[in-house]
Order: sequence, then C-alpha cells, then structure tokens
Amino acid sequence: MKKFLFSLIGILAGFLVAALLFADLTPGKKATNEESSSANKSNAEKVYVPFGEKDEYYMMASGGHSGQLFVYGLPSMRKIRTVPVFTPDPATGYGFDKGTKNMLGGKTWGDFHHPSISETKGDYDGKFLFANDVGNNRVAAVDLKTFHTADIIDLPNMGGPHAGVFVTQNTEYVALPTRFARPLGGAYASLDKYKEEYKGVVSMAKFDQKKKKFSIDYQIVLPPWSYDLSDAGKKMSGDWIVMTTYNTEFATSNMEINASQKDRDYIVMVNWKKLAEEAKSGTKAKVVNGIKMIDPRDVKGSIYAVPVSKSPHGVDVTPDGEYFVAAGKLAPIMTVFSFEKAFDEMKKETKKEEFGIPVLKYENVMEREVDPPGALGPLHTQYDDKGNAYNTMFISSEIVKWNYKTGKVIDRTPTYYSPGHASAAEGDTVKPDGKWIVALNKLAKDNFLSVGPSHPESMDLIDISGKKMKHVMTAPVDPEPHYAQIIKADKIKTQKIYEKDEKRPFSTWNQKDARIVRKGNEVHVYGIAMRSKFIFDAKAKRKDEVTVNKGDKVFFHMTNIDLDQDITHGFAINDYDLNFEVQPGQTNTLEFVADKEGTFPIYCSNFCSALHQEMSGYLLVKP
Ligand code: CUK
Ligand code: CUA
Repeated sequence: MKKFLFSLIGILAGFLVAALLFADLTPGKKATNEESSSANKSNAEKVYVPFGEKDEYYMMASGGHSGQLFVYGLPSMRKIRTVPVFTPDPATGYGFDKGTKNMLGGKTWGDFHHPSISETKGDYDGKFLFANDVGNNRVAAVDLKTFHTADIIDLPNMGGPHAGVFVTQNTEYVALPTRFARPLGGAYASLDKYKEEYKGVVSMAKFDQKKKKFSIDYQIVLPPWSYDLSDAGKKMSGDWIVMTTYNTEFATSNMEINASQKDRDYIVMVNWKKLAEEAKSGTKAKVVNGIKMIDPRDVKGSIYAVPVSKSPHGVDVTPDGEYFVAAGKLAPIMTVFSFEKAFDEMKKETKKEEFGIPVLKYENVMEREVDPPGALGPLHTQYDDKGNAYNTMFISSEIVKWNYKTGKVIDRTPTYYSPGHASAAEGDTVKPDGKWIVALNKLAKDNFLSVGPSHPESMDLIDISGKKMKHVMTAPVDPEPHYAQIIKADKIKTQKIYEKDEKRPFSTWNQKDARIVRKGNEVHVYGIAMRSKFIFDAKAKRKDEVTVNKGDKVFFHMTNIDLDQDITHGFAINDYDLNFEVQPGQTNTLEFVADKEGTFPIYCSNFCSALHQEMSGYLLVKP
C-alpha cells in the first residue's frame, strides 16, 4: 500500500511539474518572437524552394488514426500528398475499386504509427514503405514507385502491433511486436488468467518485392509485458531486435498506476536470425491459426531481458549499431546500453530468470545514464552523423541534443508543443545526414489561425547542421504523425505513368474494343476513359450508355488510355455512392450490385481537360 501511495504521489508530482512547464512555455517564450528580423529572414531563405526547384527530401509521416500516409517536402514543409493506406479515400477512389476494396476487407479505419522505408545494408533504399495498423492488426506496404498501397495483410494472434514496424538491415524481415497482450487468436480468457493465457506476440513478416506480397514467416510468443517500441540492430548487432516493455507488473486495469509500480521494466532482446532458422528447419514451432509460433525460451540463446528504468517508451539503435538508447517516459533519463557488453554478459552462466527468460545484469550492460536537469518525459531518440543523439521531451516540450559516446548534453531547444517522436534526415540509417530534425508535436495550441476547440498537431523544423540547433519554422499537420522518416529525394524513383500493357487482365486499349459482355446476371463493361469521354460500348448507338437490369452485378473495368502524366480520370455514379479513379495507363475495376432502379448519370470526378464537364454518360437500371 505504501509503495502504491508512493507511485501515486510520484505521478501526481510529475503532472504538477508538467503543468508548470507548460505554463512556462506558452507564447511569450516563442523564440521567433524574440529573434531579430534578420534571423527570421535567414530562416525564410532556408525553407524557401523557388518555383521550378524541388525539395531535397521527402518526409513520410504516419497519419495516426486517419490510417493514411502524409508525404511532405523538406525543407519547405509543403504537404505533397495524402496516400491512403488503411482507410478508404474518395479523393483517389481508394477502397472503392475492386482491388483496393478487397485489400481493405471492409475495414473503415486504421491507426498507423510508424512508417519504415525498406533498407539495403542499413540504408533507406527508397523502394517500399511499410506501415503498421495498431487499430485493426494489419501491416501494409506502399510502393514508392507509384505511391500506391501494394499489399495489406492481417496479423493474427496479435493485439495491436504498436511496437513496429521496423525492418532488419536488408529488409529480410518486417517486424511487428504487439502492444496489448491477448490470448492467442483473440479467444476468450478471463483477465484473472492474464499471466498464463495472455501473450505478447511479434509478427515476423516477409515482403516479396517482386510479387509485392506479404507473408508471415513466423511469430514470436512473449510474456504479456506490453511491448511499446522496438528497433532492429545494425552491423555488429544486426541479428538482434530490441523492444521496450511497460507492464512487467502484469497489470490488467488502471494501467496508469498499476503498470507503473516497479522501478524497473525490461528491454527484451531477441535474436531474430536464430528464431528464423528454428522456424525454417527446427521442431520447436507450433502452428496456431495457420502461423508458426515459436516460444524463444525453447531456443537457447535467442532471448534475454535487460532491466531499464520504469516504463520506457522508445528504444533506438545508434547508427553504428553498437548501442541502443532507451528513453523512459516516467524516469526522466536516457539510458545507453552497449550491445558488446550485452553479448559478453550473455556468455556468463549464472543468470537470474524472469518468466523463464535470462535477465542480464543492468550494471554490466548499461553504458551510461544521461539526465539533463529539468528535461522531462523523454520519448524517442534520433541521431546525426557526428555521434549525437536527439531526444524528444514530451513534458518539458523540447529537444535535447547530447553525445551518446560521452553523455555530454550539448544543446536544448523548445518545441511548440509536446513532441512525441522527432525525425532526423536519414535518421534510422547507418549514416544519418545531420542536417534537419523535425519535431512531431502533439499540441499546437495557439500557433495557427483558430479552428475551434481542437487544433491541428504541429511540426517544428529544426536545423541541426551546426553545434547549436536552430528552430526554423512550425507547420500544422492533420492528426496524427506519430513518426516520420526523412529520405533523400533522389533515392525515390517514381514512375510517370502506368505503362501500356496489352496483356493486363480486363484492360482495353483501343476505342473500337470497348464492349459490354453479359454472363447471366453479371454485366462486364470493358470501358475506356480518355480526354474527354467514356466509351463503354464502341458499337452502340450511344457509346457512353450502360443499361442493366435491377439486381445485376455490374463490373466497370476502366482503362485510362491517356498515357500522359497527371491526367487522371475519376468515375462517379450519381446517387449510387460510388467513385473511383484511373490514373494514366491504369486499369481499375468497380464492382457493385445495381440494387436501385432508375437513371443515374456517370461523370468524371477528377478535372482532366477543358471538356472535363462533358466527360459523362448514363447508367440506366431497368426495373
Ligand atoms: S508512439 Cu506516438 S509518440 Cu505510437 Cu511511436 Cu511515441
Ligand atoms: Cu476525365 Cu475529368
């Protein structure tokens, strides 16, 4: 009881300090107000990208509970595109056409936290971007040639893959550790059985870049400790993944207090390579709901736990792969751990165990603790090219720059306000750029024109090329970028159009081939969209009319034959709640049941030419 009171007092004190700090950081303290106009002018020049020139970086930001990916240009901070991933999007017809509708499987939202760009030798290769859905247990891949979502799969046996997504250094695996513990398959089990029946799970997915398809290679079964964030090792630590936990208390309710009892939680270290071998040719895996599951306690030397200050949030491996830094949201310190020391410690025989997992000695693995005075609520760590780390401080609303080899604090700069993650240019790679960091803030307060009681989130662009950080600008962003990755623009090679492909199923390339084919109560329209008309049936009196019977299943297989970049056609059916698009050279299918009789105009919903308004036709549904 005494212990419980202690924690309670601790937490309350934390809030009090937080409140004081918030009060301290409201507008009067804004750096921009105090800086001279010449400083502001140079800030403006830093972000100004003249017409005709392009940004130097892409910033790929997760869209949180919008389920989408937000694409920005840096340093201008101009938003370039919303790429729909987990949520239907009428603006692009995503989730309306047959392919993407099937991919979403009827789900209407996702909660996307951590984008992860595919890597080769620990460097972003700009080919694909992976996304986790904490809301509906999914993982997605976005093809960075087209910025279209290429594949989505469900992750069975999990309760919110929050601690992913990250890739191993050659994208061998797309790893997704769970946040919530659940009985396997989501089966019913009383919360009184939490310790025995509930599991933490890591999905180890493989992505076939040629076929653009995911598969789950194996899953790792873990104690129900609630895994928060994670990262993959690099170089010397490349076979390992590290994960923070925040509920080694096995709390099942009132988590805020009950999961914050102990002074220490664990970082869990798992050797993914050993487990992959076991999954491939061993005998320890059990198939659960169609997936190979391995309890790493059955595979010697594949799992260890390292104590860490209570309830850490992020854990991030340094670019050289030699250390990992945990940031404790309740303990206001960053802890640097050494992989080398951990490997030495693993070799020693006498080890304490918890839940059957060997526990390494904290003092023997910890390299240093860094505790900048007054800096509160450290969440995530990023790196530059000079051995420096940058930590977001949620409560004291700042970024702290420090050297991870010496522990020396070098600089601090306020953010506006309350950063979750920050993202450094090329920050997760083996060679970060060290030019920019963007703080992804949870609160904007009064930074922008008011839009009522709830405001946008905000992003601070900070120049980290010098010894001192320089806050350059703040931009609004829709909810909610948890994390972002910033990649050099020249690493991404987009395609201009979808190439004409005569063999593609359902496509029609010649106007004279547009046709309507009936099979029982199915009506297949092999149609063409072009400036500025639809052709559904080349031989009919009215080429842009489709007549069906009520109850028919209708398929519009539309090909956009305008092989000209950016000439996208929309396809909307008035009064039928349907809209999708075909990009240049693309073929897309819309499938629906004509369950409403009557006369329904069809029109192009994406402005495409001077005669866009004329690009229309009719769907007639006979009673
Ligand atoms: S979490 Cu949001 S601030 Cu989902 Cu990466 Cu840390
Ligand atoms: Cu086609 Cu507007």
